[in-house]
Amino acid sequence: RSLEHDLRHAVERGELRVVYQPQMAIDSGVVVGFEALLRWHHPERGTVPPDLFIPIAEETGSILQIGEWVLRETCREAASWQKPLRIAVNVSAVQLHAPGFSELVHEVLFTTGLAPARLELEITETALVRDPVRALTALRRVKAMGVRIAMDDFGTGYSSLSNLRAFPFDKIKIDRSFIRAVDVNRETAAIMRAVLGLGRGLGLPVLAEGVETSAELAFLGAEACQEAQGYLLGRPGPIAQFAEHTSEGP
Ligand code: G
Ligand code: G
Ligand code: MN
Ligand code: NA
Repeated sequence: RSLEHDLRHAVERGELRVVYQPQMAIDSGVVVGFEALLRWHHPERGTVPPDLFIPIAEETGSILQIGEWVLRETCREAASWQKPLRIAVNVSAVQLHAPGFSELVHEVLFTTGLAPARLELEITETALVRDPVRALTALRRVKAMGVRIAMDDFGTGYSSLSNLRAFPFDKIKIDRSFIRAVDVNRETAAIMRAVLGLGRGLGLPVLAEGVETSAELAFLGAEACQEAQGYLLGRPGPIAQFAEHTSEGP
């Protein structure tokens, strides 16, 4: 049996799970939201990483069913939290370009009762280049509902500064390759400062991904980076692990 074949049945067989990774406001140290990250628990192969199965799902089109499941699952989950924290959901290029994407987002928000401003869609620049006009139309429609849009993996892939101007982003998520050793590597630090300056100039908060050490976090705080995410602050895990953040105190 091929992964491709098994993937087509993964949703209906209940083999998919979402894990959550906290996102923190650096100045206050408070958790302000979570990124939803997909996991596939294959009955024979064990846990298949998303890097491996998402490209296959995109090629075969099953990403549409999987992406809809992730969106619905995470919005329903987030709607049950006591605190109105944000939920960030990764959206593939295939989903963004599919007919009915904005209608799907609208329907899921309506059905789950999640306030639109609590939903953030993470879009990579690679997702924009396929058909920029179509991508822009879809993003404008979800923006008009009050949903937030984050540019994911900024600085890698098909990065172009013009994308920041042409698309209605609310946040820049800078790729973790620019965070690694940012406190000691002069080139990395220079790039990071430039991106933070760009964010300030455009009025876009910057989230640093993949923060693993307190020295990296201290550098980011000193440079007025707004948000951070990474193993230092919390590894992706089942939402129950983060109950202290999603519910009111005792
Ligand atoms: O969680 P992890 O670091 O293994 O994720 C690897 C990659 O898979 C990341 O690029 C992430 O954006 C992507 N990914 C994780 N969950 C989803 C999802 O629900 N949808 C899409 N399209 N990509 C996801
Ligand atoms: O592309 P995207 O940003 O959606 O991918 C997020 C991925 O980064 C997830 O697979 C998650 O497991 C991974 N990740 C999150 N925090 C860290 C970290 O501190 N270090 C490393 N190496 N990976 C991380
Ligand atoms: Mn992401
Ligand atoms: Na990323």
